[in-house]
Amino acid sequence: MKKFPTSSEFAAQANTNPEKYAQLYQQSIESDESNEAFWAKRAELVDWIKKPTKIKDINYDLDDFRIKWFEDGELNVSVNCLDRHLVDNPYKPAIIWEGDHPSLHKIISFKELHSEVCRLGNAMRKMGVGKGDRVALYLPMVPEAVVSMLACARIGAVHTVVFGGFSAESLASRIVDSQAKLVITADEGVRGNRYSPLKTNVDRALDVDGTECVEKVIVVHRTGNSVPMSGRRDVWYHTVIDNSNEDCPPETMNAEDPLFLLYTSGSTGKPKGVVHSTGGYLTYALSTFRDVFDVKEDDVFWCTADVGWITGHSYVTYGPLANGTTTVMFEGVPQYPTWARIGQIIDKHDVSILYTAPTAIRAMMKEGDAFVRESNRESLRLLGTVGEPINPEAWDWYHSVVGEGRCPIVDTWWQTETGGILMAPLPNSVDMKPGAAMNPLYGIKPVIVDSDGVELEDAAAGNLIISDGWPGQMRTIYGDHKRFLETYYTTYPGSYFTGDGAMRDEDGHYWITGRVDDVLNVSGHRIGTAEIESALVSHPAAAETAIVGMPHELKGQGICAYVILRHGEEDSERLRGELNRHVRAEIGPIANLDAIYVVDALPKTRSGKIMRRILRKLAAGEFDGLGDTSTLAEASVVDDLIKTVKSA
Ligand code: 6R9
Repeated sequence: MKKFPTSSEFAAQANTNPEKYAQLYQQSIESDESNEAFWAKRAELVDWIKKPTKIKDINYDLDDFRIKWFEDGELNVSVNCLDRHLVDNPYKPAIIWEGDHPSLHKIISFKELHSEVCRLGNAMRKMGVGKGDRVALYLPMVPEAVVSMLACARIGAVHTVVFGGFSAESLASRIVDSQAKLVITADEGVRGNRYSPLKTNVDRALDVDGTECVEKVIVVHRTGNSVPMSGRRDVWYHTVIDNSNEDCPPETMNAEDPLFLLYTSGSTGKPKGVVHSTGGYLTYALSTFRDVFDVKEDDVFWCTADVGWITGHSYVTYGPLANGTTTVMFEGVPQYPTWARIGQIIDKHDVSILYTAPTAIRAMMKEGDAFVRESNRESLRLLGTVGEPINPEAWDWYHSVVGEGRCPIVDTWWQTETGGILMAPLPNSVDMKPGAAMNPLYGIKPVIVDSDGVELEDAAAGNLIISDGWPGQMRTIYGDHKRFLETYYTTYPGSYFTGDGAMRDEDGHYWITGRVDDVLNVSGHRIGTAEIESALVSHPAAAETAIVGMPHELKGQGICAYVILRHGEEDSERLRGELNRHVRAEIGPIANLDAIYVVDALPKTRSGKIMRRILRKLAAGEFDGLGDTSTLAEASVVDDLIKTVKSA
């Protein structure tokens, strides 16, 4: 197996080394006391209004379940991201915003960001939004997205960011579930010179029953194309900012008050609202950002994730800004105007750390090195990946071409639920192995278990659980604590179940092998098969369907649909196109069906359960070794399926 040592250039300036990592990690997990002492020390990185005296109170027994971190501490997250940097660094760039078109960029200092956050905070207060109220953000990658998140944090409102690529239906269901009082959106979004009708989607979403909770809609003027504004409900962002003053006293929040909700797919149809806390989440985002990205005062940090995902929350907004680090926000896509764009942005803004997803790396790699070589990328010193396992070829290319061999790569494994990174090869702490998340971060105790929950020692593969807590862990599913306990703390009593499989190699390093539940990972985006199935069967032509993942060269995983049509419907290319458009409209373009097979029957057990294992194999083009099919209700179904898939 190939191993990559850290370049001497990087090692010479690194914040850690193998001995330091090993020592601090050991200390951080050795005993309950040393673990608590470690987190107490980390909490000192936060500016508290009232310093916590209690650090950790965790009990995973279901009859007396508790997760509390820093429970008597008080703080305000926006003060940590803004006010405290105004003393020494008011004019340092907080956000470097690069627009969709290369002629557009904006640099916003901490002082300017503070002023705008305060104005928006005051405006929201005037609208009657306050502590604990939910605010839905449906925005493109514009600075106003970060302003809105921080303004919510300032007044104690709980934001729920809905990815701008989601449909009006998806937005509506999140508004209904969170009962948001306010929506902040834009007239339109722009990506790759294509416009998306955000405001129109909001209007459609607010026609849905259950969204009457929304009293106001604030609209950012992004493209200027005319959009309908409804008299009392809708107001322009710039008008409310202009009419507000910038003296906005921060709300005092308890460490355990919620900071935000973020919806993510699970193995059932309905996305769940993951709840993150104020004190624990901030401590974790802040400290993992420092550790994993080897952060220095002058870094320009660019995470390409959209703020609609957890990566955008922790590593576009909260992690960098709490550390006083300049964060780059990019509105566009890697291929516009050409595939040279990523490198050009790195040169233009002297980006020193690039954090992106394997799917973007694979897409750039496919277009050839020449595009990357249009830039010199001299400012880069560290690279990161997130969202899905990275294949060794893409890792190699990222390392040798993008990073010119001198930049280490941090392959960071974590989840919406974990709030921040749980595993990564900390820079200069270990020789990197392409494709491996390598080592747990400080305070994190990964355990590999078999399906009966028996812990597997040494080199082994199985399900990944985490046996202790960490401050960034989710606290509940919004409005459904029972589902929270069932999903994460029931399968392996006493531990957090990640839903991922993992392998530990001979050297004790971890490799994430992918989801072990019915959740797909398409281009690094999580999406539940049940969610796609319910969108698909809502089309009048579809009677029954099963969705499985299939290997996809660029996306990592693609979506494969097996559909049984209603009586009287006939298979045609047109109908399949229509089914795909229907699902994309219901969920959003990320739910593109990469393959659709119209079939007469699905392979089911006698008790009526679909045998997805078989469907996955067929979707991957594997027709032999389908395993034990003796429990199938009707064995001939499989032969028919093979015929259909082969002839497609
Ligand atoms: C941060 C984020 C979480 C799921 C997770 C796992 C996969 C994320 C990974 C990775 C292998 C990595 N995943 N990072 N798999 N290596 N470095 O992506 O959150 O959208 O909730 O997805 O993504 O399967 O369980 P989220």
